[in-house]
Amino acid sequence: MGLKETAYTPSLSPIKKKMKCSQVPVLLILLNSKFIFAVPLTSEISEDDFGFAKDYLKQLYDFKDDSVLKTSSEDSLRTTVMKMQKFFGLLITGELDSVTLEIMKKPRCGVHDVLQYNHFPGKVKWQHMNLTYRITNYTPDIEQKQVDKAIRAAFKLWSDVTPLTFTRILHGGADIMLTFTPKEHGDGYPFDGPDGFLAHAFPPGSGLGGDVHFDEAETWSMDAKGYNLFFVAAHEIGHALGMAHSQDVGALMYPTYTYSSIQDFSLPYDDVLGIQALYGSSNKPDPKPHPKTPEKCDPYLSFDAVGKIRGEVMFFKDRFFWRIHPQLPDTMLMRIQSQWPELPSKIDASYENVFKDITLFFKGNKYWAVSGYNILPGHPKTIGEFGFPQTVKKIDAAMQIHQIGKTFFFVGNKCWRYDEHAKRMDEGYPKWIEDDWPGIGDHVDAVVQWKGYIYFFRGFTMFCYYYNNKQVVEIAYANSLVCN
Ligand code: TQI
Ligand code: ZN
Ligand code: ZN
Repeated sequence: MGLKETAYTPSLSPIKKKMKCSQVPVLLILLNSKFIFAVPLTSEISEDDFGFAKDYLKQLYDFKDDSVLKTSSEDSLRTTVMKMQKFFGLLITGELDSVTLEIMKKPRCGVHDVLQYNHFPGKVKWQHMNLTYRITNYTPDIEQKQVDKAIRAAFKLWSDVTPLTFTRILHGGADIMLTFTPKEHGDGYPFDGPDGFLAHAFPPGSGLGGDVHFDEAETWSMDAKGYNLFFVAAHEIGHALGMAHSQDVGALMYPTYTYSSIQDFSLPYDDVLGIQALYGSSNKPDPKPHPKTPEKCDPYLSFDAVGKIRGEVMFFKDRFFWRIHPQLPDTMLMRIQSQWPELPSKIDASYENVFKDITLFFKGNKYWAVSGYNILPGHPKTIGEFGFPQTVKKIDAAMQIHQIGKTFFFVGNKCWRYDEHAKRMDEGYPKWIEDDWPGIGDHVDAVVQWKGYIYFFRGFTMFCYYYNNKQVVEIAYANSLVCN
């Protein structure tokens, strides 16, 4: 069934200088190519490659090629290669092996891979590693034992990745004194009542140095209500150790409060790099992975889901999403929970139901509906409400083609079509994706209909599809629409 031509006349609007589908940089992927991951066959690397690798590490990882002192240069090269291998999740060998070299050669937009953290001027830090702390009083909002637990866990984030140790004392002066204080408390930085300033901390030093003050006027909690004591304490302790604010949206030291579930929280990678730049790394085993904030120009970037909300397109990845707003010059990276605190991370699918002005988010067999920033009451609901059989445990991707009043769900290698007006699945579905959508392969990670095209995403590949003649008109990097 053809769509009305007007619906699909490709828009060449100058908005955001976004390219028409056929102008996106084409990634020459041979669909069934075995050559995408071909690596140089020999383990030896040429003089040129060695030079290239050193330049790469100098530019992106601050490698200092002090080749006068040969040994130090080799150690420094090994350490820097290990840092890069850890960033890309490669085997950490310290060797310039062929896989590492292959990754270095992938096109990048020259974005500095690391170092979004900041320290205080003069890189002020503690001159001893075994620090003491004392909780000098308590908040009536939380049971004392819970306060002790939250503060202990907050310190542990930092001691797990450094040689620092934190010992609690119950009396006398500690390096880090933690106090719940009233508005005026004599240090020249009065608090301001509920909300606004929540807490503050002084950089390392004697006297007030390293001390943490919590505004007693806030409602403190161990969960999502009010302000979560663990998160705020962890952030303030970062300051008390010498960390300033980070530009990395995913960092603990990023200056906005965003609650997310604590039980699986681990110190983000940017914060680890920052604190280790001050105190070095820990010799304790570090079992927890430290989440890296995804980079929009990483050619390997893939998406969990792509959705729309009131004219904006949202590209979801882990705890984050990039939003493309027709009037904004650049894409914005945000935390999902900063907009919708109740939503989980790493969602499976999302689509906008323009008939109801709501956007739906799917994870596992649940879905949430939002209107703007508000989660609609009664959610999460189960996907069974759409008529899926019990065998369907999750959705991979979803999009609505409002011109025909249909929503398409992609599950494994099949596709379902839901009639938004009749509120039921159409007869004859599910169908094989390869039959219904020729040319995009047999499964998708994400899909969105936008500006006259349907964009299918699988891994780091994007298929630009023209619905009227059911053809793939372009293949490009998945991040072509966000990396500009
Ligand atoms: N207090 C600010 C903060 O701790 C105090 C502050 C402002 C600050 N500018 C600074 C500290 C520069 C060091 C360097 O960031 S706050 C958060 C946030 C606050 C803010 O009450 O605004 C947290 C306290 F922004 F990260 F969520 C805790 Cl977690
Ligand atoms: Zn204070
Ligand atoms: Zn701060």
